[in-house]
Amino acid sequence: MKPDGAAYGLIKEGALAVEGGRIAWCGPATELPSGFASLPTEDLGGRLVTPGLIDCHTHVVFGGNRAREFEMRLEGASYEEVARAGGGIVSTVRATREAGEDALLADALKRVDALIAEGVTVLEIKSGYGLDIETELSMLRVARQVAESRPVRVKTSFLGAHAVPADFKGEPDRYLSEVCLPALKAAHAEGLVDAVDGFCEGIAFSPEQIARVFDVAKDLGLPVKLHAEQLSNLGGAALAAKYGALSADHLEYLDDAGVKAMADSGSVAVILPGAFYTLRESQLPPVDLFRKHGVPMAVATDCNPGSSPLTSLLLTLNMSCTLFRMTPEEALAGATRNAALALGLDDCGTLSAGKRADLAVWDVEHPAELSYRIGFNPLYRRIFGEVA
Ligand code: DI6
Ligand code: FE
Repeated sequence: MKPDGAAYGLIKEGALAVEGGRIAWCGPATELPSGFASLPTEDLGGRLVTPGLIDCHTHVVFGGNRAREFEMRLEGASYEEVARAGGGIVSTVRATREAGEDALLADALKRVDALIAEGVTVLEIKSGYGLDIETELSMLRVARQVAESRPVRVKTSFLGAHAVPADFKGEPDRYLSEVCLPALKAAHAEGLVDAVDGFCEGIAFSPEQIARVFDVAKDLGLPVKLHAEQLSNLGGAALAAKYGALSADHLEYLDDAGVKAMADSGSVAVILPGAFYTLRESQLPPVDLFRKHGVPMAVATDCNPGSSPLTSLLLTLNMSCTLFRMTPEEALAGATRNAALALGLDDCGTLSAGKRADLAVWDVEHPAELSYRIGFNPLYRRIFGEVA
């Protein structure tokens, strides 16, 4: 066994100085520079302090829920039968279009509050359940309002290329030309977009179609990321890597060449065990290949009403370990340091001088406990670094 906690960069009897919402110093308490002695002090009782958790892939803004579809599937209905009965992603699109921004925000905040209660200080929120210009913009406005309503930072991703809506059935390219790309430009003009995402899959968009979206993102100076290789291998991650993607996400069906392409571009592999679990997938993401080629792994909830109705990042850590054999140390790095990378953020995710003082204080003795328990929340306190 490794020395207790050493691999986590754990400092026993540590001290942390915070000034102006940022970490000014972090190290062993005995080495705290005397210059910080005049700051008011607080004893956290020997508890574990980690960076605030970062959920780098969510769809927390949506209307309605899909509990009835869950029942139907357990009664033996196939995915197609559910879709024909008006279920599936189309039903969420309908509910999201009907909801209005106030109701979307109120619903999203319930999910965000659950994440915050587990120490989340930064989360990513995607559009993609509007699939018309107006509702895609509404979803992103609501995502911005989340950050105004709660002490949490939000990064938005435009996901207009999530699914082909019913009124464009069989015409994905016309949907891209008439709705998705104009919506992206309009959302960008309103300052609503931090990154551009897509769903590259047989049931969604081809690599060629995703490239059309990424070309516009590039023209607008926006970083890209992609839902890739979730259900099949279409070369989505390699395409994303070609565009210098921040991340490729899901990746169960990724092959060696795709992992190498990600390593070359420095893209983060975002691992989403909630969808794997919900869909009862059996193809495991290539965790060993990510390790071998040095691709950083992040973990996230993928909170969405269909394939991952999950609002616990701690449970996600546990699932990453138990389902994918990630180590608790990799899981924690996946929800802190590597999640920051996946969002293109360099001011959070580690406890080091200059980073925002986004902190989670845990009532645990060892960091592995964060991944080990199922359905238990040991958060003692969450500190949000408000930087002026
Ligand atoms: N991958 C998924 O698993 C979800 N979206 C995506 O891009 C499914 C979304 C849904 O079923 O509502
Ligand atoms: Fe997703």
